[in-house]
Amino acid sequence: MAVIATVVAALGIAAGAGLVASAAGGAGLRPGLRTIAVTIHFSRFSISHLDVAEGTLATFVVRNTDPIDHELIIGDQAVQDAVERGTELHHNTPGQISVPAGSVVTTTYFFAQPGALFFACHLPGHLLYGMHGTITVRGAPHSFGLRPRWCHIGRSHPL
Ligand SMILES: [Cu+2]
Repeated sequence: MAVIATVVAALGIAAGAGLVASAAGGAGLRPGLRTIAVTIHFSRFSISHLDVAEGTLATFVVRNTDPIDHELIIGDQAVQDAVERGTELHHNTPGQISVPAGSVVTTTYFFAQPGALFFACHLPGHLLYGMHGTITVRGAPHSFGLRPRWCHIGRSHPL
């Protein structure tokens, strides 16, 4: 929590100033706090692509309406490959969460640098079924002195 407060102070942004994400293009994207709602229904993410600005501290609120478990794994290709090959069935680290059937789980992820990332569910067969998407992290016009690699607040509750 102290880390979050430090980032908020460094960015000079009020804690309540989060925005609900749009899957639309990247025009007007700014660094700062952002809330991104993702629904999983019939083993599909409600978004297939996300544009964020470098320096965005994003809180993902992931709602799983299905009667089966899912997960949200954010990261580059190496992260996705490692999780796909791995055998770990439960995730609760920054940008890597399990989302049990009929629950809402949140995670906060800091997009520290421009680039291409992915999000996916790696439970058996889910990736091939189509549970994946892309994230474009766009360069911000100016940089910040403080760039934590990530921040994480995870919690889970029933729908
Ligand atoms: Cu899944």
